[in-house]
Amino acid sequence: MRPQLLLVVGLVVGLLIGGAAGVGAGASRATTVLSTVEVVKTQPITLTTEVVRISTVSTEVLRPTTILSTVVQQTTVVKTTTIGVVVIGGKPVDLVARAYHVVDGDTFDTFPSGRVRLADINTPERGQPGYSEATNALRILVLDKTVYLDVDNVEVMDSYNRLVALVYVDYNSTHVLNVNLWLVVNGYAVFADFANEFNPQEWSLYVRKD
Ligand SMILES: [Ca+2]
Ligand SMILES: [Ca+2]
Repeated sequence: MRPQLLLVVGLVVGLLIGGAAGVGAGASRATTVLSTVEVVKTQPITLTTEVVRISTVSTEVLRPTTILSTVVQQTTVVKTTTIGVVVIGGKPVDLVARAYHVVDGDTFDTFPSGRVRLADINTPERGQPGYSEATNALRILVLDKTVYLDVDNVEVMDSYNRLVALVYVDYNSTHVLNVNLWLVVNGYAVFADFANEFNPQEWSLYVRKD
């Protein structure tokens, strides 16, 4: 065979081999991609989803138990406040509250009834003689204690939005103490008889509680 013909045959054979190799490489890449997709598909996605479902179900099972216990507690509180009617001097008292802050000798704050002004008495203002003594006396009588409030049926509140009230605290198992009168009798306050529900001349220091 002539050298020129040999060269042509060699080039053709070379191109054929190279083409076959290229096809082979392409086929190889396609196989790799396919196998990667298969790996993704065989990852335990289904298993992961099942775990999430299980935890969701267990949470839902717990919730109704919590709600039930809350309802039971609320029912108990309502019963306690309904039964607790306090009768002082033969009539149901207007409000029962708890004193948490004393402002001065004749004013203090309660929960849940708000600020209370003792009816028909006056104690010294800040800066006047006897102010500290009256404030301390009221603090000893009512602070952090249950107070029974006979609210003035006529005005209810004064111009400062304070409940005007005759105030009682527990004295013993059968009687309460009239705080307004006690402050006057012991020299911490003076009477100031306004036109309202109360007549201080009719007050008693100790009143029966039922
Ligand atoms: Ca009243
Ligand atoms: Ca009065």
